[in-house]
Amino acid sequence: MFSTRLPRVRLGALMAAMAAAAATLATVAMPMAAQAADMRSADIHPEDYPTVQAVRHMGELLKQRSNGRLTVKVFAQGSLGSEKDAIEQTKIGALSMVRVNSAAMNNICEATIVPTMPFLFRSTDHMRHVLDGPIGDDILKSCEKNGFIGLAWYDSGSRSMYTTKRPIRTLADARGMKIRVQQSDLWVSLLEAMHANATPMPWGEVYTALKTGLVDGAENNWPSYESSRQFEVAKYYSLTEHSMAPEMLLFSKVMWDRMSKDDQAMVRQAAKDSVPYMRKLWDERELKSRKMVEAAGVQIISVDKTSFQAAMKPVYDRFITSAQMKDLVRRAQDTK
Ligand code: BDP
Repeated sequence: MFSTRLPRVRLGALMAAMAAAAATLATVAMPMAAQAADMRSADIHPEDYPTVQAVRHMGELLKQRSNGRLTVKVFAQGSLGSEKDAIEQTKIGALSMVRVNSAAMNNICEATIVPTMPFLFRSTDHMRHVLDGPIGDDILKSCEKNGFIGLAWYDSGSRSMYTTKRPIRTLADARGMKIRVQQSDLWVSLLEAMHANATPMPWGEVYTALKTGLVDGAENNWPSYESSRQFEVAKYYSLTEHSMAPEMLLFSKVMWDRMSKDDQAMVRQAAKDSVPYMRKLWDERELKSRKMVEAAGVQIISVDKTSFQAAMKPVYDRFITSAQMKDLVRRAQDTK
Protein backbone atom coordinates (compact mmCIF):
# COMPACT_ATOMS: atom_id res chain seq x y z
CA MET A 1 0.00 0.00 0.00
CA PHE A 2 2.69 2.41 1.13
CA SER A 3 4.84 1.97 -1.95
CA THR A 4 2.07 1.86 -4.56
CA ARG A 5 0.39 5.12 -3.67
CA LEU A 6 2.92 7.82 -4.51
CA PRO A 7 3.77 6.65 -8.04
CA ARG A 8 0.07 6.61 -8.84
CA VAL A 9 -0.19 10.31 -8.12
CA ARG A 10 2.67 11.05 -10.52
CA LEU A 11 1.25 8.74 -13.15
CA GLY A 12 -2.07 10.50 -12.74
CA ALA A 13 -0.52 13.89 -13.44
CA LEU A 14 1.22 12.51 -16.52
CA MET A 15 -2.00 11.01 -17.82
CA ALA A 16 -3.84 14.25 -17.18
CA ALA A 17 -1.24 16.10 -19.26
CA MET A 18 -1.57 13.52 -22.04
CA ALA A 19 -5.33 13.82 -21.88
CA ALA A 20 -5.07 17.59 -22.26
CA ALA A 21 -2.81 17.19 -25.28
CA ALA A 22 -5.15 14.65 -26.83
CA ALA A 23 -8.13 16.91 -26.27
CA THR A 24 -6.34 19.84 -27.91
CA LEU A 25 -5.58 17.67 -30.92
CA ALA A 26 -9.17 16.47 -31.02
CA THR A 27 -10.41 20.05 -31.05
CA VAL A 28 -8.28 20.79 -34.08
CA ALA A 29 -8.81 17.58 -36.00
CA MET A 30 -12.29 16.25 -35.32
CA PRO A 31 -15.70 17.40 -36.45
CA MET A 32 -17.95 18.74 -33.70
CA ALA A 33 -20.41 15.88 -33.41
CA ALA A 34 -17.59 13.36 -32.99
CA GLN A 35 -16.06 15.35 -30.14
CA ALA A 36 -19.22 15.32 -28.10
CA ALA A 37 -19.83 11.63 -28.69
CA ASP A 38 -16.99 10.14 -26.69
CA MET A 39 -17.24 11.59 -23.24
CA ARG A 40 -14.61 11.00 -20.60
CA SER A 41 -15.28 11.30 -16.88
CA ALA A 42 -12.93 11.21 -13.89
CA ASP A 43 -13.37 9.93 -10.35
CA ILE A 44 -10.86 9.37 -7.57
CA HIS A 45 -12.76 6.39 -6.18
CA PRO A 46 -12.20 2.74 -7.12
CA GLU A 47 -14.22 0.86 -9.73
CA ASP A 48 -16.82 -0.60 -7.34
CA TYR A 49 -17.57 2.68 -5.54
CA PRO A 50 -21.18 3.93 -5.95
CA THR A 51 -20.17 7.21 -7.66
CA VAL A 52 -18.13 5.35 -10.31
CA GLN A 53 -20.89 2.81 -10.86
CA ALA A 54 -23.49 5.57 -11.16
CA VAL A 55 -21.58 7.39 -13.90
CA ARG A 56 -21.08 4.09 -15.70
CA HIS A 57 -24.81 3.52 -15.48
CA MET A 58 -25.43 6.98 -16.88
CA GLY A 59 -23.14 6.07 -19.79
CA GLU A 60 -25.11 2.90 -20.48
CA LEU A 61 -28.37 4.84 -20.53
CA LEU A 62 -26.90 7.37 -22.94
CA LYS A 63 -25.52 4.69 -25.21
CA GLN A 64 -28.89 2.94 -25.40
CA ARG A 65 -30.85 6.11 -25.92
CA SER A 66 -28.51 7.45 -28.63
CA ASN A 67 -28.18 4.08 -30.40
CA GLY A 68 -24.53 3.87 -29.51
CA ARG A 69 -23.58 7.40 -30.59
CA LEU A 70 -23.01 8.91 -27.12
CA THR A 71 -20.66 7.05 -24.81
CA VAL A 72 -19.00 7.72 -21.47
CA LYS A 73 -15.66 6.33 -20.42
CA VAL A 74 -15.04 6.56 -16.69
CA PHE A 75 -11.46 6.90 -15.44
CA ALA A 76 -11.66 5.67 -11.84
CA GLN A 77 -9.20 5.47 -8.94
CA GLY A 78 -7.68 8.90 -9.61
CA SER A 79 -5.98 7.65 -12.77
CA LEU A 80 -6.29 11.16 -14.24
CA GLY A 81 -5.01 12.86 -11.09
CA SER A 82 -6.50 14.41 -7.97
CA GLU A 83 -9.94 16.03 -7.86
CA LYS A 84 -8.26 19.41 -8.24
CA ASP A 85 -6.43 18.23 -11.39
CA ALA A 86 -9.59 16.69 -12.83
CA ILE A 87 -11.59 19.86 -12.19
CA GLU A 88 -8.98 21.87 -14.11
CA GLN A 89 -9.05 19.37 -16.98
CA THR A 90 -12.84 19.63 -17.08
CA LYS A 91 -12.73 23.40 -17.04
CA ILE A 92 -10.52 23.53 -20.16
CA GLY A 93 -12.47 20.77 -21.90
CA ALA A 94 -9.79 18.07 -21.78
CA LEU A 95 -12.36 16.02 -19.87
CA SER A 96 -16.11 16.13 -20.44
CA MET A 97 -17.14 15.28 -16.93
CA VAL A 98 -15.94 14.97 -13.40
CA ARG A 99 -17.46 13.57 -10.25
CA VAL A 100 -16.15 15.38 -7.19
CA ASN A 101 -17.18 16.21 -3.67
CA SER A 102 -18.89 19.59 -3.23
CA ALA A 103 -15.92 20.66 -1.07
CA ALA A 104 -13.60 20.48 -4.07
CA MET A 105 -15.71 23.20 -5.70
CA ASN A 106 -15.96 25.48 -2.64
CA ASN A 107 -13.14 27.82 -3.67
CA ILE A 108 -14.37 27.88 -7.30
CA CYS A 109 -18.15 28.15 -7.13
CA GLU A 110 -19.21 29.85 -3.90
CA ALA A 111 -22.73 28.48 -3.59
CA THR A 112 -21.34 24.92 -3.25
CA ILE A 113 -20.31 25.99 0.25
CA VAL A 114 -23.95 25.81 1.32
CA PRO A 115 -24.50 22.01 1.12
CA THR A 116 -20.97 21.50 2.49
CA MET A 117 -21.73 23.51 5.65
CA PRO A 118 -21.44 21.67 8.98
CA PHE A 119 -24.68 20.34 10.43
CA LEU A 120 -26.81 21.94 7.74
CA PHE A 121 -28.77 18.81 6.88
CA ARG A 122 -30.83 17.17 9.61
CA SER A 123 -31.07 13.78 7.93
CA THR A 124 -30.54 11.94 4.66
CA ASP A 125 -34.14 12.69 3.69
CA HIS A 126 -33.69 16.37 4.41
CA MET A 127 -30.51 16.47 2.34
CA ARG A 128 -32.21 14.71 -0.57
CA HIS A 129 -35.24 17.03 -0.44
CA VAL A 130 -33.04 20.12 -0.51
CA LEU A 131 -30.79 18.90 -3.32
CA ASP A 132 -33.59 17.44 -5.46
CA GLY A 133 -35.53 20.71 -5.34
CA PRO A 134 -35.01 24.31 -6.45
CA ILE A 135 -32.14 24.95 -3.99
CA GLY A 136 -30.08 22.11 -5.41
CA ASP A 137 -30.87 23.30 -8.93
CA ASP A 138 -29.93 26.90 -8.12
CA ILE A 139 -26.56 25.84 -6.74
CA LEU A 140 -25.79 23.63 -9.76
CA LYS A 141 -26.78 26.46 -12.10
CA SER A 142 -24.63 28.97 -10.27
CA CYS A 143 -21.48 27.05 -11.28
CA GLU A 144 -22.11 27.76 -14.96
CA LYS A 145 -20.38 31.12 -14.73
CA ASN A 146 -17.31 29.26 -13.46
CA GLY A 147 -17.24 26.92 -16.47
CA PHE A 148 -19.23 23.93 -15.16
CA ILE A 149 -22.66 22.57 -16.03
CA GLY A 150 -24.01 20.96 -12.88
CA LEU A 151 -25.73 17.71 -13.85
CA ALA A 152 -26.55 15.95 -10.61
CA TRP A 153 -26.06 15.58 -6.88
CA TYR A 154 -25.10 12.20 -5.49
CA ASP A 155 -25.19 11.07 -1.85
CA SER A 156 -22.10 11.01 0.31
CA GLY A 157 -23.59 10.18 3.70
CA SER A 158 -22.28 11.81 6.85
CA ARG A 159 -18.64 12.52 7.46
CA SER A 160 -17.10 11.71 10.86
CA MET A 161 -13.64 12.06 12.39
CA TYR A 162 -11.18 9.19 12.67
CA THR A 163 -7.83 9.13 14.38
CA THR A 164 -4.71 7.03 14.72
CA LYS A 165 -3.46 7.26 18.30
CA ARG A 166 -6.32 8.21 20.55
CA PRO A 167 -10.04 8.58 20.05
CA ILE A 168 -11.98 11.82 19.89
CA ARG A 169 -14.71 11.51 22.52
CA THR A 170 -15.37 15.20 23.20
CA LEU A 171 -14.75 18.46 21.40
CA ALA A 172 -11.77 19.06 23.71
CA ASP A 173 -10.10 15.87 22.42
CA ALA A 174 -9.82 17.38 18.93
CA ARG A 175 -7.81 20.34 20.19
CA GLY A 176 -4.33 20.46 18.67
CA MET A 177 -4.77 17.31 16.58
CA LYS A 178 -3.49 17.46 13.02
CA ILE A 179 -6.44 16.52 10.88
CA ARG A 180 -6.39 16.12 7.10
CA VAL A 181 -9.12 18.08 5.34
CA GLN A 182 -10.23 18.57 1.76
CA GLN A 183 -8.65 21.45 -0.15
CA SER A 184 -11.26 24.05 0.71
CA ASP A 185 -11.05 27.16 2.89
CA LEU A 186 -14.34 26.15 4.45
CA TRP A 187 -12.88 22.85 5.63
CA VAL A 188 -9.84 24.53 7.14
CA SER A 189 -12.11 26.86 9.05
CA LEU A 190 -14.38 23.99 10.11
CA LEU A 191 -11.52 22.10 11.76
CA GLU A 192 -10.10 25.29 13.23
CA ALA A 193 -13.46 25.84 14.89
CA MET A 194 -12.78 22.53 16.67
CA HIS A 195 -9.33 23.94 17.61
CA ALA A 196 -7.69 21.23 15.51
CA ASN A 197 -4.81 21.82 13.09
CA ALA A 198 -6.33 21.53 9.63
CA THR A 199 -4.03 20.00 7.01
CA PRO A 200 -5.45 20.20 3.47
CA MET A 201 -4.26 17.53 1.04
CA PRO A 202 -5.59 15.43 -1.86
CA TRP A 203 -7.41 12.21 -0.99
CA GLY A 204 -4.80 9.98 -2.65
CA GLU A 205 -2.18 11.05 -0.10
CA VAL A 206 -4.19 10.52 3.07
CA TYR A 207 -3.43 6.84 3.70
CA THR A 208 0.30 7.50 3.72
CA ALA A 209 -0.10 10.68 5.78
CA LEU A 210 -1.97 8.70 8.46
CA LYS A 211 0.45 5.83 8.35
CA THR A 212 3.58 7.96 8.65
CA GLY A 213 2.11 10.19 11.35
CA LEU A 214 2.09 13.30 9.17
CA VAL A 215 -1.48 13.73 10.40
CA ASP A 216 -3.27 12.37 13.48
CA GLY A 217 -6.55 11.84 11.75
CA ALA A 218 -8.92 12.61 8.93
CA GLU A 219 -12.67 12.61 8.42
CA ASN A 220 -14.96 10.92 5.96
CA ASN A 221 -18.01 8.73 5.42
CA TRP A 222 -18.04 4.94 5.92
CA PRO A 223 -17.48 3.91 2.28
CA SER A 224 -14.47 6.21 1.75
CA TYR A 225 -12.94 5.24 5.09
CA GLU A 226 -13.34 1.59 4.13
CA SER A 227 -12.47 1.61 0.40
CA SER A 228 -9.30 3.67 0.95
CA ARG A 229 -8.26 1.17 3.66
CA GLN A 230 -7.56 4.12 5.96
CA PHE A 231 -9.34 2.16 8.70
CA GLU A 232 -6.23 -0.02 8.87
CA VAL A 233 -4.14 2.91 10.10
CA ALA A 234 -6.75 5.03 11.92
CA LYS A 235 -8.84 2.73 14.07
CA TYR A 236 -10.89 5.18 16.12
CA TYR A 237 -14.01 6.38 14.30
CA SER A 238 -15.89 9.04 16.27
CA LEU A 239 -19.47 9.64 15.17
CA THR A 240 -19.33 13.42 14.87
CA GLU A 241 -21.36 13.34 11.62
CA HIS A 242 -20.38 16.97 11.15
CA SER A 243 -21.12 17.38 7.42
CA MET A 244 -23.12 15.71 4.68
CA ALA A 245 -21.13 17.42 1.88
CA PRO A 246 -22.66 15.74 -1.19
CA GLU A 247 -21.06 14.59 -4.42
CA MET A 248 -21.45 16.55 -7.66
CA LEU A 249 -21.45 15.47 -11.28
CA LEU A 250 -20.20 18.33 -13.43
CA PHE A 251 -19.90 18.73 -17.19
CA SER A 252 -17.37 20.93 -18.93
CA LYS A 253 -19.05 24.10 -20.23
CA VAL A 254 -16.55 24.24 -23.09
CA MET A 255 -17.62 20.77 -24.24
CA TRP A 256 -21.28 21.44 -23.50
CA ASP A 257 -21.40 24.44 -25.78
CA ARG A 258 -20.23 22.26 -28.66
CA MET A 259 -23.13 19.82 -28.26
CA SER A 260 -26.54 20.02 -29.88
CA LYS A 261 -29.51 20.97 -27.71
CA ASP A 262 -30.88 17.44 -28.12
CA ASP A 263 -27.66 15.84 -26.93
CA GLN A 264 -27.48 18.23 -23.99
CA ALA A 265 -31.01 17.23 -22.99
CA MET A 266 -30.12 13.55 -23.31
CA VAL A 267 -27.04 13.98 -21.10
CA ARG A 268 -29.02 15.90 -18.49
CA GLN A 269 -31.74 13.25 -18.42
CA ALA A 270 -29.31 10.33 -18.16
CA ALA A 271 -27.49 12.07 -15.28
CA LYS A 272 -30.80 12.64 -13.53
CA ASP A 273 -31.78 9.02 -14.05
CA SER A 274 -28.53 7.82 -12.52
CA VAL A 275 -29.40 9.42 -9.15
CA PRO A 276 -31.88 6.82 -7.81
CA TYR A 277 -29.53 4.09 -9.01
CA MET A 278 -26.66 5.71 -7.13
CA ARG A 279 -28.70 6.14 -3.95
CA LYS A 280 -29.62 2.48 -3.89
CA LEU A 281 -25.96 1.49 -4.24
CA TRP A 282 -25.02 4.10 -1.67
CA ASP A 283 -27.42 2.90 1.01
CA GLU A 284 -26.20 -0.66 0.58
CA ARG A 285 -22.54 0.34 0.57
CA GLU A 286 -22.80 2.47 3.73
CA LEU A 287 -24.06 -0.52 5.71
CA LYS A 288 -21.58 -2.90 4.13
CA SER A 289 -18.60 -0.62 4.76
CA ARG A 290 -19.55 -0.02 8.36
CA LYS A 291 -19.90 -3.76 9.01
CA MET A 292 -16.62 -4.46 7.29
CA VAL A 293 -14.56 -1.97 9.31
CA GLU A 294 -16.23 -3.04 12.54
CA ALA A 295 -15.27 -6.64 11.78
CA ALA A 296 -11.72 -5.43 11.16
CA GLY A 297 -11.54 -4.08 14.71
CA VAL A 298 -12.39 -0.41 14.29
CA GLN A 299 -13.63 1.17 17.49
CA ILE A 300 -16.77 3.23 16.93
CA ILE A 301 -17.16 6.05 19.41
CA SER A 302 -20.34 7.99 20.01
CA VAL A 303 -19.92 11.68 20.81
CA ASP A 304 -22.07 14.53 22.02
CA LYS A 305 -22.81 16.04 18.62
CA THR A 306 -24.43 19.17 20.03
CA SER A 307 -21.10 20.43 21.41
CA PHE A 308 -19.51 20.06 17.97
CA GLN A 309 -22.48 21.77 16.38
CA ALA A 310 -22.35 24.68 18.84
CA ALA A 311 -18.69 25.23 17.95
CA MET A 312 -19.58 25.87 14.30
CA LYS A 313 -21.05 29.35 14.71
CA PRO A 314 -17.81 31.12 13.59
CA VAL A 315 -17.86 29.03 10.40
CA TYR A 316 -21.36 30.29 9.54
CA ASP A 317 -20.33 33.84 10.48
CA ARG A 318 -17.38 33.70 8.12
CA PHE A 319 -18.85 31.96 5.08
CA ILE A 320 -22.54 32.78 5.09
CA THR A 321 -22.34 36.54 4.74
CA SER A 322 -23.88 37.67 1.43
CA ALA A 323 -27.64 37.97 0.98
CA GLN A 324 -27.53 35.15 -1.59
CA MET A 325 -25.71 32.74 0.73
CA LYS A 326 -27.95 33.62 3.68
CA ASP A 327 -31.00 33.05 1.52
CA LEU A 328 -29.79 29.62 0.35
CA VAL A 329 -29.04 28.51 3.91
CA ARG A 330 -32.38 29.77 5.19
CA ARG A 331 -34.27 28.06 2.39
CA ALA A 332 -32.38 24.82 3.06
CA GLN A 333 -33.15 25.01 6.77
CA ASP A 334 -36.81 25.73 6.04
CA THR A 335 -37.11 22.70 3.76
CA LYS A 336 -38.99 19.86 5.42
C1 BDP B 1 -15.02 11.43 -0.33
C2 BDP B 1 -15.54 12.04 -1.61
C3 BDP B 1 -14.39 12.39 -2.53
C4 BDP B 1 -13.40 13.27 -1.81
C5 BDP B 1 -12.97 12.61 -0.52
C6 BDP B 1 -12.03 13.52 0.26
O1 BDP B 1 -16.37 11.11 -2.27
O2 BDP B 1 -14.91 13.03 -3.66
O3 BDP B 1 -12.27 13.48 -2.58
O4 BDP B 1 -14.11 12.32 0.28
O5 BDP B 1 -12.17 13.67 1.46
O6 BDP B 1 -16.10 11.18 0.54
O7 BDP B 1 -11.11 14.07 -0.37
